[in-house]
Amino acid sequence: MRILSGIKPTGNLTLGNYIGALKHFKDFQDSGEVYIFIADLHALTLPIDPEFLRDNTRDVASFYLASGLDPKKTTIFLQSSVSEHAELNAILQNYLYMGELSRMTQFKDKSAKLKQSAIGLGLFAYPVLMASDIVLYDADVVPVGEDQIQHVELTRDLVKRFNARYGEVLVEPKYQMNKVGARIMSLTDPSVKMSKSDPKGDIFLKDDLATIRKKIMSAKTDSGSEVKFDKENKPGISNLLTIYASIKGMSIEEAEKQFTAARYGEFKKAVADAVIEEIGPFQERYKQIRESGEYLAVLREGAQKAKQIAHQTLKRVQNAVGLLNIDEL
Ligand code: ATP
Ligand code: LTN
Repeated sequence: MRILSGIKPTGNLTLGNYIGALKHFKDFQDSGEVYIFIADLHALTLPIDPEFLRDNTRDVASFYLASGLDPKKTTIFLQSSVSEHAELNAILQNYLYMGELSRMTQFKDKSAKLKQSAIGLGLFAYPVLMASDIVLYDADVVPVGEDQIQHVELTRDLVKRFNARYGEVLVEPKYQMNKVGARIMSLTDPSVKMSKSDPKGDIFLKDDLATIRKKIMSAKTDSGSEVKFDKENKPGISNLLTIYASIKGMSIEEAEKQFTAARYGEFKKAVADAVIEEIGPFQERYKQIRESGEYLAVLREGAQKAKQIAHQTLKRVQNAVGLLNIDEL
């Protein structure tokens, strides 16, 4: 089984990225061949300062290693250093259509914040590159947070369409989402997703521990005093329960049981303790890796390994669609 996922280096990683994606990547290491990359080309789909992008890219690489990904088991690489992603993108863009691309929630959300005349083609075509990332490694499973499901579904549509036309060339991927924590909400406005590019009520993985505690203690809660999971009427408490349960690796029901007699204040303190207990040591590992620069050798070796697979898939696709391979004639 092949497992593949990636994170965009668009800003400081949040607790949402950690709980929804990063934390779980390592769990796949013993069940198959894992490919985890940094989606730096995707980071260009909205304006970003070059120095900020470089810095974030180093950060994401360090966070990957700090999360427990083992380069001996997992291929860790940078999307832009495997040119096959862009080459496959140039072919696959012909198999996704304007209508379906314009229906993508992420596109609608992100483009709504821009003037019509400033919406880049890359933002619109984002799912084509993402589909290329996935099929390039014949990935069977793609672990992502809830917001990315639509893109994986579109990849499946593309694969079906492509294979119907050319035979069984591409592998159809499935998304995998966590039961708890696939959508962490903002702490100040639990009606919106915690997102690194729109940092309202975010907890950043680089926040110092005192700041993390302060943010959780002042998180928006709801009327009433019961700690109960009820997304509709208690979105704030439900979000904190989700954070607690996913960090502790338990179900929502189990988490709820722990706090049946607790007041909001006590409950928030327990959530803060749990997050700090997990993120504290993670931050220490991150700092050491970021300072030593050891992620660079990992990315170099990862790119080489990734390229071997990517190259074969690209050839297969080029051949299927009828591009002439002059080296083999
Ligand atoms: P941006 O704000 O730049 O769009 P983002 O914070 O949404 O970024 P991505 O790089 O798009 O993060 O996502 C990386 C991974 O984290 C994806 O698998 C995504 O589904 C997951 N993820 C992002 N935000 C959350 C969240 N609030 N809760 C759970 N998972 C999330
Ligand atoms: N769009 C993803 C990042 C991403 C990705 C991928 C995830 C780019 N290519 C391929 C899984 C598989 C996001 O998290 N925003």
